[in-house]
Amino acid sequence: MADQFILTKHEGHVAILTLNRPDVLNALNIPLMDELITTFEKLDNDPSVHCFVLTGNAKAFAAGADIKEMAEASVVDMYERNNLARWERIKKVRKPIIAAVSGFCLGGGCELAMHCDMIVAGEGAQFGQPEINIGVIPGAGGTQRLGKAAGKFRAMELILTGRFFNAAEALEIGLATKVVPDDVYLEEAVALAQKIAKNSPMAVRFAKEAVLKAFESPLSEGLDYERKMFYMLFGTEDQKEGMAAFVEKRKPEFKGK
Ligand code: DAK
Repeated sequence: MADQFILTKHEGHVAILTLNRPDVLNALNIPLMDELITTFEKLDNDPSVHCFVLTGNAKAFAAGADIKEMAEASVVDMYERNNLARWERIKKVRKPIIAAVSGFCLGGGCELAMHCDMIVAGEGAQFGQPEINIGVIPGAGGTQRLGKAAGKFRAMELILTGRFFNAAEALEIGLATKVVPDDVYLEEAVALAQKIAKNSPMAVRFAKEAVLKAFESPLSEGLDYERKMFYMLFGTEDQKEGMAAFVEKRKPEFKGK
């Protein structure tokens, strides 16, 4: 059923997607993930959307993958479900995604936030990769992405103990982009998205792609990639408009062309 687990709202060029399984702290079951992917992919191809905000509710961004859905699964069941393919599709969203986090952001929920490009957290947010406490390990990139953000030694401690950590620590280790009072976490994330949405959509998408490249390739390859994308932007009307506006001392009007 459409719009059951993901609520969508548009504010100008920003699409706000809300995870909607409040009774189970937004535990990420397969139907929710499928709806999330379909919504992302549809709006990623909609030129009126420039930036996403992904959020939950005050109590939970998401408390992880749905434990009840996988508790009795066999290796074959897990293999057949091919869940990683779902996460790969989120990774491929080209427009920036800002996670607006309040409350619990655990396990697969924390991994979902780490699939986003920025994390705005309310000061009461609780992060963690507690999978070790239920006999598994992170399965959607947590062992890799938390290490990239926090470094080996802190990631090791967090993943091997499964302890929760607060928003201040998330900021300190470079996981949160920004920590704000709890009552404005969504507002602040949307304000950040609006700021990004004003820029040339092509340049924003190229910038996201180039920054992500740094985490997947050696420096020389990343620099080469950046250079090519930089040159390519000179084929857009937005580059001409942006630079003309600077010279003429006015605000640019980007068209995404
Ligand atoms: N799954 C299913 N239900 C959950 C849940 C979860 N992760 N988290 C909470 N709930 C449900 C609870 O069962 C409860 O439901 P009822 O009993 O009322 O029916 C309801 O949400 C409210 O939860 P609590 O009563 O527990 O609320 P509290 O405030 O007392 O505690 C809590 C909040 C967040 C501390 C606690 O709920 C908790 O510890 N939750 C589990 C946290 C956790 O261990 N998360 C990691 C799950 S494992 C993969 C990709 C990713 C993953 C796996 C595979 N592939 C690509 C293959 C990810 C794995 C995980 O995330």
